Amino acid sequence: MKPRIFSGMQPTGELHIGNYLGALRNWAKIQYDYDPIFCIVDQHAITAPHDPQLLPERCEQVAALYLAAGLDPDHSAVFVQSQVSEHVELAWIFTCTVPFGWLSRMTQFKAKTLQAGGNQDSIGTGLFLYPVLMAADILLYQARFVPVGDDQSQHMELTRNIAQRFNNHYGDTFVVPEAKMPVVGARIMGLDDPTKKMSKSAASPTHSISLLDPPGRVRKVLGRAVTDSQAGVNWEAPGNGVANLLTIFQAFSEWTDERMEAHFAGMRYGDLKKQVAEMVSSKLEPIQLRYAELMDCRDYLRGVLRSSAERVKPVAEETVRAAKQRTGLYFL
Ligand code: AQP
Repeated sequence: MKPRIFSGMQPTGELHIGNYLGALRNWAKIQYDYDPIFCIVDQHAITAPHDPQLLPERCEQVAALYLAAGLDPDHSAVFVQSQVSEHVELAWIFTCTVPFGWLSRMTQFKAKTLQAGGNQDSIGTGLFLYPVLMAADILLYQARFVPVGDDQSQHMELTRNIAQRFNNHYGDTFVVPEAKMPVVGARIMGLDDPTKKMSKSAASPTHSISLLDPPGRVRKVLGRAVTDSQAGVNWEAPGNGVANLLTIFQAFSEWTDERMEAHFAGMRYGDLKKQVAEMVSSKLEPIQLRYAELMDCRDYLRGVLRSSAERVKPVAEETVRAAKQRTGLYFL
């Protein structure tokens, strides 16, 4: 049997090129080497303010993007988290297992708290517990590998710690998973501020490029991308902004370092930005065409989500049954 992989994304907005290069493209590339399960984690999306009218539509948009980016629904399970209730059931068991201090040290919680104004009275407890639910998502399916971007390193370490802690307390129950990250593109930075990772929820219109952006907008946003005051590309020591543009180009093109250097060393920033824009748009075009087709076939899309949820449910049930028995919860 092939080892299982699990990963997911939040339907919190339009997926951007960071989500694609850090995770989604990798999923499509490696899916046939594994037993793959991919989730749209809507229960994570409600940890932040959201529009309840819009959330189901966003789930279907993300599902369409997963398939448009190359996930094969005949091989990969693609489903919505809230359709499989065992995610939250296991998350509660883990909530009672994980020390408070572990969660207090999560940097993403601190960053998102600051983003929300730093006032703890305006932040849902779900945001604090989010990494526990993420651990449950992964461990529920006994996944061996988790293909994610670099920003998830700390959450992955916590997931491993939770699995080991549970196994030590109650006996071997969970596979301890490993993160799987791409060599290039594991952390794409914001185009308006290359010291911060590109994020769906950032407010600035020049921060990110969505997978659905038309070429004109891609050109405009990249044209305004923050660089530095050097005359052209300093290949040996590029500033953060230029390094990010080079990474985006290299990740999309899959050129070698040697070819990148020969082509870009010394290039003026205006030309660099134009070439990155052309490369990005040429790779997004087929995804956008397929996305539009899929969004016109809602019954098909919903069929994929429904049948995938049915496919993964027995695995989730078996894991939760084992976890409940081990923790001493009552069952007949
Ligand atoms: N900037 C990035 N570079 C590379 N990979 C990234 N990922 C996210 N940002 C980058 C990867 O995308 C997957 C989906 O993550 P998510 O939807 O669960 O949420 P996130 O990591 O919190 O992503 P965002 O875009 O920043 O969303 P918001 O603003 O809603 O929090 C993960 O595999 C992640 O590593």
